[in-house]
This record gives sequence, structure tokens and C-alpha cells, in this order.
Amino acid sequence: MIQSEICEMLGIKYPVFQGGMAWIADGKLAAAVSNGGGLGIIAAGNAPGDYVRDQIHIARTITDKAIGVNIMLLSPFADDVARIVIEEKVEVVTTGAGNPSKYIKDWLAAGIKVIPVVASVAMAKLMTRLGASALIAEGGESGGHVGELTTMVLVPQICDATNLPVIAAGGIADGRGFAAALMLGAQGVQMGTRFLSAEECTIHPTYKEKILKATDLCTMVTGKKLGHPVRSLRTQFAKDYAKAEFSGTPDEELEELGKGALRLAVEEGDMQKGCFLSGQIAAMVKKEQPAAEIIKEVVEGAEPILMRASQWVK
Ligand code: TUI
Repeated sequence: MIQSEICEMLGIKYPVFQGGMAWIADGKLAAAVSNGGGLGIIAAGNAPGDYVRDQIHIARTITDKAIGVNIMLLSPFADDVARIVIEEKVEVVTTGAGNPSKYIKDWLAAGIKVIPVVASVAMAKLMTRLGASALIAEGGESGGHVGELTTMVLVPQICDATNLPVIAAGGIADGRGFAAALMLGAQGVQMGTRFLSAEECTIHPTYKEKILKATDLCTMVTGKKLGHPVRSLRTQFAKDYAKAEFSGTPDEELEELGKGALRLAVEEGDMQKGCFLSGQIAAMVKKEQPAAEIIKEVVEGAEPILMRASQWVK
């Protein structure tokens, strides 16, 4: 059994979060993860508030455990979602792709645990000062919007910069990654890509198949030119987009090229125009299985490794 301070804080059995993957992490997936003893997180992504409210209601019909909502701060609906999580009494809010400072006071006053994703030490210090409950340190191995630093480099520095519990994210998919994260000073992990293969994850079958067949070098980062680097599978879309970026295509045209690409991947499995977000760890995702089984496998995989760790000390 691996437990940490974050389990007590959130009332969860295992210190395992499911990442708030835009267009993917809906009420059904989040509820399955929470029922499996982790923390399921609904992704608001770019969706309107009503969608998020509906997903919270769906999750509540499936689980009585704590759930989270991830607010993507670049979304035009971020203000609406920030209010809805209070109205719906969501237990945990995580944020991504920006600075959530202006919302934190209201969330804390409503009794919500606030856990921002940070990709730098400066942001970790600011969030600590503003009263965040914990931090997610997400390295650039992750899928979707990525920061500059790797998990290996980011996590210990964030741990040194805060006294809050730190959750490591990016490049973690099994017991070895989980154990390593704890060794770096984290109190738990967040996984996104590993949950793409969950039975309760309702992405298009083509998306799932691409993840299950992925190899080590099959992701790439695009979007740096627009200031929003995003890691995805190396598909025709990603290669075309990268080509456009490096051939002086105007920003407006690049914006247009990327519009709707996440939805096309998730809902239609469109290999030409879809953007299939994925972390570097995709090659280690081997089979479809229930979310609860994924959590158990990762936690139980870490136990013998941690037990054996003392062998190195003579
Ligand atoms: O946010 C994510 N992953 C995401 S968001 C997303 S949807 C999207 N759509 C269009 C363009 C871009 C994204 C898909 N995947 N992960 C959390 C994360 N947050 N990673 C990095 C950061 C981050 C970056 C900068 C957090 C804070 C930050 O601070 C910026 C500042 O204001 O100083």
C-alpha cells in the first residue's frame, strides 16, 4: 500500500490523478478513475460551461467519490467554468496552460482544493504564496500543452521551492515511473496517456489503436511559433503543421490550421486533419483495461521497487 499526505487531503485511496485531457477526460472516465481509488478529473478544455456542468452531473451519478475539474486557462470559457466548479461543489480544481491567480481566493473560500499545474519554479512559488493546496509539476514529456523542462529536472526543483505536496506528471505510465517520482520528492503522480487505453475512455477506436501501436519516437512538439507548444503523435497533420510553422506561414493561418484538430482526432479519428495529443510514454501503453486496473497495476508495480530500493545503500 502506498499512501501519502495527498491521499488524506483529498480522501482518495491511491495518490494517482488522471490528467484533465481536453475533449477526452469526460464525466465517465473521471468517475471510473475515482471509483478505482484515484482522482478522476474532468477536462473543461475549450468547452462551454454547460458541457462541464453536464459532465460533473454524469460523474456524480457514477461515483460518490471526490472528483476534480481541470480548467484550461486559455479557454474563452475559463471564467464561466471557474464559477461553475463553485456552484457544483467540485472537490478539486486543477488548472493548466496559464496563471490561475485571479480565481484562487474564491475557490479556496468555497472549500475547493486548488492544485495548479506549474511548469516553472517561479510559478510554483507564486501559487504557494497564494494558498494553493498542492502543485502538479508537469514535465515536457507529457502530451498536450508542454513546458520547457523535463519531469526529471522540474520535480525536484519544485519540491525544493514549496512545502506543498507535489504531484509529478509527464512521462509516467507504470510502477517504475511512479516509484521514481516518489524518489524525486513527489507525493503522487498524474497520468494522462496511460488512461487513453482505459476501457472507460471513449476516444475514437483509431486514436486508441494509434496509442497502443506507438513506438518510442512517435510524438513531436508543434505550436512553438504561436507560443503554445503541444505534444502529439507524429501524424500527417503534425508534420504538415510543423512544415507550415517553419516556412513562414502567417500566425492567423497557423491558428486556422489547428482549429478543431483535437475534436477531429478524438471524435472522428481523422488521421489527416486530427491532432492526436499524446505523451512520450505512449509506447509503454500496451493494452486496453479498466481504469481501476491501471491504477492498481501502477501502484502495485511501484511497491516491490520501493521495497528493494534500500539494497543500493551499503
Ligand atoms: O495544459 C496542459 N495541457 C494541455 S492544455 C490543452 S488544450 C490546448 N489547446 C490549444 C492550445 C494549447 C492547449 C492540451 N493539453 N498541461 C498543463 C500545463 N500547464 N503544462 C504547462 C503548463 C503551464 C504553462 C505555463 C502552466 C503555467 C504556465 O504559466 C504561464 C505563465 O503565465 O507564467
